[in-house]
Amino acid sequence: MLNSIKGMKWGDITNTSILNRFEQVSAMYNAIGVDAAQAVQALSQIPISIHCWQGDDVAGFEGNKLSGGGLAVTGNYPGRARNHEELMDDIAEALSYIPGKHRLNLHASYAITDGNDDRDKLEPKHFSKWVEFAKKHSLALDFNPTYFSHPKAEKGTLSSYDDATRKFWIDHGIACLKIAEYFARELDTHSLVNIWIPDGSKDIPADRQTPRKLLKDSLDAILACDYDKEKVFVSVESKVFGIGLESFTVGSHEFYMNYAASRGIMCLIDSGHFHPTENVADKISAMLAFSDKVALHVTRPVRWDSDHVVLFDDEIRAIAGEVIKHGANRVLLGLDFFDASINRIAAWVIGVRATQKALLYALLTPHDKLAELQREGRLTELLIMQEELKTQPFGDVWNYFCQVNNVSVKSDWFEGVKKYENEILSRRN
Ligand code: RNT
Ligand code: ZN
Repeated sequence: MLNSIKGMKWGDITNTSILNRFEQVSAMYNAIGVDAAQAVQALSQIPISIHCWQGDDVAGFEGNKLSGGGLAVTGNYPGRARNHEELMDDIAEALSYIPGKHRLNLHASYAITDGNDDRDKLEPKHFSKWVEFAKKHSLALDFNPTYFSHPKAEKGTLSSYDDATRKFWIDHGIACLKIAEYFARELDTHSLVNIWIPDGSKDIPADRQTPRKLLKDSLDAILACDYDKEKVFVSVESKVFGIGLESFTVGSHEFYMNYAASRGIMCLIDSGHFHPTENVADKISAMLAFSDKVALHVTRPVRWDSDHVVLFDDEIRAIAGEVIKHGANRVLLGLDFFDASINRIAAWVIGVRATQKALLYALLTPHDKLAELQREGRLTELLIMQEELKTQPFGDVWNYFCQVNNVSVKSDWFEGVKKYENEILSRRN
């Protein structure tokens, strides 16, 4: 057991020991008004939208190298998925180590075409294999138009000064709404379409207004198409800046916040898209004071929007706390990281499991009691409780959650990933 992680053995991790420990710690949680069994049950019901693009460094299937928009994937770990068969195999492999039922987040650049249909001509048929895959693995599908890594994206997309370019990208947006409608219909659940564009400039623009007006009109043109608003949710994702876009981002937070509010669509908050000292978790309740739903891209920015693999850290715990307090039906949780310096399948497993740990941690927090302390102004006690909760035996509940969901409790899953790497990934070049 665990030869692949050198010298690391986890001791007494048997079904019985996990169950015994869970029973003991449930009593401890019970004492502070938390039902651990209910938390485990609730966690199994929270879907995370798992991004397909971790598997191939955001390359997609069009043969374009990732370019534009300041997206950067660092690392050159062997075994990148090169086509839809490989990517599907890799996602299925990752899912086998991830507890619970989830969603898969696709980008339009993952269309399965014969190379003749450009992005403005995409249709549901180009995604029928993905729908088949989703059905096979009980996944729902979310979607993203791809406004980068394309020759027509070099000089702006929805805010381009060039009418033909703008039209191309508007048509792409409309095509994507239709595809999401097809996902929703086939899988009998909603589909979130998230719009992110890389438009902006490296140096100080002379006119910030015209590009924003053009973006506004383009978005209006996309939303004017006939699509099923009950099932297709649309979100817009802002960003403070990008590499090569340091001075001006057309789709800034203020722009999209006002746009979304005025058009009855959603904002998507990417945790890497704000100034590093901003508290992204704090934004959720602010958005939800005015809007029924908000969407998230959870990532781990290290000094900038670096899109490191999500870990169980303070930031994700704060975000998960808000998800639990507002409900996963109001905070749509998706991931957005890409790391090519480590095994890509392991990256997915680490990131999704870390997010689930954060959700469980939040589910095991007596939020109402803490809120009562706040309301009564007993702030010293609030601080004491918040600090005490950190050393509650959370890990035993997590182990139990993994066990009842039939996935590896600790790092044993890496045995399987290592085998897959040796047998499959190592053959790719
Ligand atoms: C880029 C945005 C965007 C992308 C994905 C691939 O900064 O975060 O969401 O990462 O669409
Ligand atoms: Zn994002």
